[in-house]
Amino acid sequence: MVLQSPFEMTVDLESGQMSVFERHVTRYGRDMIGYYGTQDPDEDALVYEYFERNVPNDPGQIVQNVTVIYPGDANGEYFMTKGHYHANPRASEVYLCLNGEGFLVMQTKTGDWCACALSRGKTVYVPPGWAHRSVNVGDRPLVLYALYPADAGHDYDAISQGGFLKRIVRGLDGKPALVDSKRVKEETNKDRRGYSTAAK
Ligand code: PAN
Ligand code: ZN
Repeated sequence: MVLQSPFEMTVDLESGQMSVFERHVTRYGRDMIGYYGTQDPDEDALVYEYFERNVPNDPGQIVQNVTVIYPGDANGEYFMTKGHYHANPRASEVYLCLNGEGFLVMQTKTGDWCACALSRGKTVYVPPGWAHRSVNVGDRPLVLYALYPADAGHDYDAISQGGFLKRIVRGLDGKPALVDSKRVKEETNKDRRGYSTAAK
């Protein structure tokens, strides 16, 4: 076990910019093949990025993370993160929304699900065992600060294979609608005039 020295940094409360980070991951449309219900995003669209402060990968250490999800959609399904379960079934997470409008969609392996609305100042607690994906339904970047245990681990396979039970699409009235993944094709093909594709 490493004795970590205390450290500090600043997080810009508008943009989420961290003054120090060791890890920066970008996800373009080309990195999201198969995650959307009906159509992959434009391959060159920047869908989201995240920044992290590294700490030793030991129980008790906490990772600080800022995720920025850009506005846009793929055939009406809003830009979102891949989503994952924590590989460590005891690992939870706390999200704080700094900016934008969206949802944190969560589910368990036994079929429970939950979608919490995100707006500035809102926090969401993701308990152990809940997969989580953040979705931007607004026209500005959705900026999220999160804290999770350094030994959480990320299981993307269960999501890339089984998908999420619920998806958030732009409804015919232009507002976000939560739809069953099994019905997403019907829902998005109802009337394509209702959809636009931003951030291309
Ligand atoms: C977050 C996510 C981040 C990106 O920090 O890692 O928002 O989402 P994906 O990992 O699903 O691509 C988190 O939940 N960490 O555990
Ligand atoms: Zn997580």
